[in-house]
Amino acid sequence: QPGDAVPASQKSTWTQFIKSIASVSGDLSSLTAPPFILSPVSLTEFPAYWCERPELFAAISEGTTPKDRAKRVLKWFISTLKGQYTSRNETMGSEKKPLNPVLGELFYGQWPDKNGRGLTSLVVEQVSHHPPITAYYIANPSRKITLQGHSAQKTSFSGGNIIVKQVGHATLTVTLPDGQKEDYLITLPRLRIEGLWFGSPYIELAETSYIQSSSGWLSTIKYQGKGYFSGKSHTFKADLTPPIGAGSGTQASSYEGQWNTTSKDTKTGAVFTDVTGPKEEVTVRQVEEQGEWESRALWFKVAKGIREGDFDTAAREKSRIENEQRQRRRDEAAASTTWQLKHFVHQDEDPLYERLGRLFKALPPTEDTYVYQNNGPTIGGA
Ligand code: CLR
Repeated sequence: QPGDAVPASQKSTWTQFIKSIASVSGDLSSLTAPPFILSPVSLTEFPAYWCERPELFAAISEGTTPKDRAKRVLKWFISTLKGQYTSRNETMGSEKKPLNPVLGELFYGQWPDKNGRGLTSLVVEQVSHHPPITAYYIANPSRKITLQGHSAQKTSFSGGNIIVKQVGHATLTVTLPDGQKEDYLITLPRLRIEGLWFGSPYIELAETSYIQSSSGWLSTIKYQGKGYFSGKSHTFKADLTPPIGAGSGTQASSYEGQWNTTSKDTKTGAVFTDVTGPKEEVTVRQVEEQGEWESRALWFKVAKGIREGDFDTAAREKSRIENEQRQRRRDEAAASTTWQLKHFVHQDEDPLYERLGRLFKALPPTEDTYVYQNNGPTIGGA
């Protein structure tokens, strides 16, 4: 039944909300949603999903050939999808509307060194408020692996679902024992948010995303959901193909299965990914020790209100933060200054995106980037 999962008192606001989505396509972040669908977590926390299986991230450096490493990057990437796209359903019952970060909002975290995998650290900064853009940097220095990226969304409405085009990309770099760098360009899948009518939204992935290695190896990942008559939800098929013009002895491989459970090597049947076991959430400093721009400190009262069902307090505190932001922007305009980013510098072009994107005809052919300034909290302090 329509609105089945919506509390009785919020049914009409939910209908209103769905209608407003349909008319205000582009950016959903500023739409007012009914309380039951609000999440107490800000979007600046989401880049942590990239590393909730830190051992798979670290294992990239153990690859012995370009193909082996490309396979390990693909394995790590597929293994992040369950966290990225289904974890709110698991922890909160459905997909929810995250807190819309303020300009300059920060999120720091780390995954401790365990079993020799090395310490992995995360630095996130909200680099734009309108439109919302989140930049992130993840590094495992002992394994010489870094991931840098930015994330934005363009939304539209189709067939009762929200369609989310992910704008932005990530680049992964691993420095090999001989000092050479191997780079990977990672593009992101399209999202379809289904189940809106019933008030229990969830994400399905669609279309194709790519991981292009500077060695020439390319992963082409195709996503499918449950079809009307057949098929399973959260399905993917990935082809790992050799560099253009590579000689014999360079065999392609393919992998298929479900990104939220397990997948196999298509030819051999060997297990490729298995995310049925536990993942490791990011370690974050206590709220009391965080600076005022750090996400959990900044949103503390709002998040508490949402968690405890005190939506009046949540709304009041949210307005306070937003008004303060508006005042800041007015003061800057009056003083002819602009907000200075802390950890990232914006560049109109990303040479790596252009160079690697050309190999698989990436669209758009060029994108901007946010370059990390290597000035995050010192390791151990985060
Ligand atoms: C952000 C980048 C992460 C992956 C990811 C997962 C869930 C996405 C989120 C991104 C962007 C914001 C998002 C969210 C799901 C719902 C939410 C699209 C892409 C929108 C703004 C809220 C819609 C409101 C309905 C749930 C009612 O790596």
